Amino acid sequence: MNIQLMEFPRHMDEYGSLVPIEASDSVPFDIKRVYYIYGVEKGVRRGFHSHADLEQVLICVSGHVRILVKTPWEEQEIFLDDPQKGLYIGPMVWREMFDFSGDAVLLVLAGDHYKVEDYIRDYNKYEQIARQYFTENQ
Ligand code: T46
Repeated sequence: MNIQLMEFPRHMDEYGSLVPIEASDSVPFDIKRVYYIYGVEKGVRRGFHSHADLEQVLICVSGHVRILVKTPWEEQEIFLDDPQKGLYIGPMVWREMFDFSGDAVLLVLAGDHYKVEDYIRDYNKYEQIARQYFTENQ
């Protein structure tokens, strides 16, 4: 489905925990951009798009959030509540983020700069392109 749950190593001692993330090593791409989403009100749902090429890893570094990932054939709901866990999302996967806890901070590592033309926000258009993409990339 072009998604993968990953677990990062943690350095924990009496002073707390530290999770290092190395580009190309901890995640399967060079990180070109980092952004984070926080302060999301109860009941708000974000996302509702796919990316044509972009690869990303989503890490909930505080609180919890649910991610719906979907292709024309299957869908999964993933609960992120652990700063050691990351959700890799490759190209052509529809995503929606919801059920953010009040203290949620969703950190995203992205393999490319912000490119508005990489977004596919119309679900019907997405389904059409995704069917072709997954048939060609099986
Ligand atoms: C994704 C999910 C997980 C920028 O100016 N630069 C950026 O790098 C990003 C990511 C967004 N923006 C602007 C564009 C919009 O005016 O920030 C505003 C909110 O972005 P958007 O509505 O796309 O946010 P989400 O939460 O729906 O989606 C974001 C990412 O855009 C998307 O790539 O996969 O988080």
